[in-house]
Amino acid sequence: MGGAGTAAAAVADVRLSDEVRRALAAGQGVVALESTILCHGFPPAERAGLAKELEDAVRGQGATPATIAVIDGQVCVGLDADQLARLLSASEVAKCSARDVAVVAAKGGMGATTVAATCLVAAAVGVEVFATGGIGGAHRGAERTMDVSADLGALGRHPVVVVSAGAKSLLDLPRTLEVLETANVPVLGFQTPDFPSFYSRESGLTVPHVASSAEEVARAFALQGALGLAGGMLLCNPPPAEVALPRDEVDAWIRQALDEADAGGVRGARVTPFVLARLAELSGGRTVVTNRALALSNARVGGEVARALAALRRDAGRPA
Ligand code: PSU
Ligand code: MN
Repeated sequence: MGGAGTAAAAVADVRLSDEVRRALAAGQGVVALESTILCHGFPPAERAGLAKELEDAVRGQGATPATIAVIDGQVCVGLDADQLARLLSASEVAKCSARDVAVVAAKGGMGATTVAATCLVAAAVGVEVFATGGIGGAHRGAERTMDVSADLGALGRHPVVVVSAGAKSLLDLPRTLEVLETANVPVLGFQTPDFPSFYSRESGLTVPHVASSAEEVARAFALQGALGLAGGMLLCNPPPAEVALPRDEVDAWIRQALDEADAGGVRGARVTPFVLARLAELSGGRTVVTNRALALSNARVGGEVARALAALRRDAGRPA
């Protein structure tokens, strides 16, 4: 945990739960979880159950979950049951990318954090691992629209291992990998060379590195930090085989959803939530089942990496 992190945590408007504060102070593994996936990525009936299951998945690996959100103007790291209920029942929750967090908080609002925003806050308080579903990326047609998610820049800037099932094929995946390369973000497949496409285990693309274990990821992450590489790392964990969906089937639904978004004038930050909701309908709920399973799998892998990293940091701190 760096000095900047300690200073940020002391700012009154960043509130760590007691559990997260204790875990960080004791050098135990902590895994950040984002809230956009909850508030804008899943149907309302699924949200509370998923939030709890994600936290349980992290705990099952001996790590502490830290769900991040803006609650009534406070940037919170680790939510208690009341805060979570407040977040999930609020009539309006802003989708906050990194640039939005402070503004929404200053206004006293409610905000769900994206990957970029969750990396920002996690790094500010010294949380080094973050598990999510999928990251944002370069959108199809980005050469025209310049719609490239701030998630990619955030990965290059904040020292956080982000565990995801890659990015959805509604994005331009080759371009997304190019932007990550330019941002100095190592991309590792967790026990696979395939770059997953969220609902599917493959995308037709491969990643530059295969990580064989959580310990290996922890070693690489600690070393890149020691070498002065400022940013994070993208660890790609494909969806569990039992729930993965065939790529061509998903692509047809995605094309239809994107056409509808375009025809309906849905742009910018609203595109992903719109498409997710349409995919759920077009697939008869199958994408939601897959999304849930992959998010839980990522939370488990995040827990493993956090535990491995905590062990590594403890060993490094011990006199020889
Ligand atoms: N991809 C998903 N589900 C999600 C998101 C992305 O499969 O819920 C969310 C994440 O929070 C991600 C954000 O950080 O969308 C990216 O949004 P944008 O493309 O507007 O930057
Ligand atoms: Mn965008």
